[in-house]
Amino acid sequence: MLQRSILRLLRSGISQTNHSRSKALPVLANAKCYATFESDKPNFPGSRSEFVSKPEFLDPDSVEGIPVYRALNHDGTFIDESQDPKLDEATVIKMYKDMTLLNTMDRVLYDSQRQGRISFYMTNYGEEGAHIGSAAALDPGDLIFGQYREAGVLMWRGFPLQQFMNQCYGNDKDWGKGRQMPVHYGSKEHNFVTISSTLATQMPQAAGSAYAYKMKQNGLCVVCYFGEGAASEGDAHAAFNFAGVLNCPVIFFCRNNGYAISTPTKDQYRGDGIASRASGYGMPTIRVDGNDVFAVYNATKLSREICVSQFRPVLIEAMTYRIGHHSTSDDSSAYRSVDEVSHWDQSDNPITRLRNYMVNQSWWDEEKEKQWKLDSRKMVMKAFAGAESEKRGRPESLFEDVYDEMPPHIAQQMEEMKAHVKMYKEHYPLEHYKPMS
Ligand SMILES: Cc1ncc(C[n+]2csc(CCOP(=O)(O)OP(=O)(O)O)c2C)c(N)n1
Ligand SMILES: [Mg+2]
Repeated sequence: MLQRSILRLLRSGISQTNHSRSKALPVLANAKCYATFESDKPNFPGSRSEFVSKPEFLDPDSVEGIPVYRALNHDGTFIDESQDPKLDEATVIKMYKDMTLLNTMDRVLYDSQRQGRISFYMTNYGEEGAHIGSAAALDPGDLIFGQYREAGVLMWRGFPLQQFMNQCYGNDKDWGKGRQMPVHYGSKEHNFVTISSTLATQMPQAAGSAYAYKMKQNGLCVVCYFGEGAASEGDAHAAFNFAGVLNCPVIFFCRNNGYAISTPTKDQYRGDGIASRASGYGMPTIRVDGNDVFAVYNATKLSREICVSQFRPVLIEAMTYRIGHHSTSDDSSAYRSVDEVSHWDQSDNPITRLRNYMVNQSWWDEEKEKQWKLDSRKMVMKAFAGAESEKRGRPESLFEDVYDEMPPHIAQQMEEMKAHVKMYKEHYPLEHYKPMS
């Protein structure tokens, strides 16, 4: 029966195809891409190249590397004044405060994990310029898909410090109800899709969402962050190709931080980074100094314009360096030297570069720095104490929200769990949880 319907479907598909082909052919013959049937020009569908009479290899090793766009010198002056985005004082100070607050939050949460207070954490050290520079250039309505190391983007959008802490503690006040690992943030209010750290799964989703935005013509774009390691996943290819072919307004923002856990870039790819792949997918691309917050800002702003006005995907490759360990499950001294890390930390730090710019503008000084260090630490410690004092959710909430209405088999499992926990309550730390009903 099923076979017969499949056959019927196939037949109708075939006859439809034949029908449309016979109708479409004369039109296609006149179309531009089929117009020149000169024997000395290649007419292969899907290519726009010329014939050559000698075998020529395109050797990527003999091509210059894609240049890195940089706007700000280390001393905080512009290399070319025309690249000054001329952001006002309040905006630049917010950029600086968010970048440094992120650092302080990272320190406190990293230490919390070391002390056994939370199960896991990932720091963002070294990548603050890439987060804040890109986030500041977007429309708050643009939809963001992150990988996991983009807390600065959420911070720029106003995700509360208390929520970062609640999520990492998985307490009752966490918007995700404690059902995700730490750092798997998400917020509908901030147009930030919940993190799923299975690498690259967010990438085809971002392309699909961008396609929906194109259909909707809402003037917004989608931004998809990913690491250079994640770019080796098959999903990255699917996302780039769909976005290219379907002209989806998505910015693929690669944070090339030199490592994918212990895998350095030299073992990750053979070509010229990630940007070099863009032309194969028909995407415009730019490689940018990810430690230069203004270069990232300018590059993202321009990319957004291309995306939204031309309905095209753009690939940004932000060159940066992961100063922290990959996560609290990693010890990076096993695969890289302390000297290498301190070189990047001290000589190419995005925060120092921005601070130099602010000091040059007379917007910042030692006194303000001292005060901000005190204030920001206080804010972080207050949120930390708040999250720690909060209980975890009711154990049975584990079973809720999967279905709109709880089906009987889930309800039965929930009752079994409740009966079990009640019977063996001395084995469970129930004092840390909201009471079960
Ligand atoms: C599909 C899949 N494979 C492997 C992993 C394990 N894993 C987690 S993070 C990571 C490295 C990713 O590196 P990169 O994309 O460069 O991001 P970074 O951590 O440097 O920010 C790996 C291999 C995973 N989460 N998902
Ligand atoms: Mg990486």
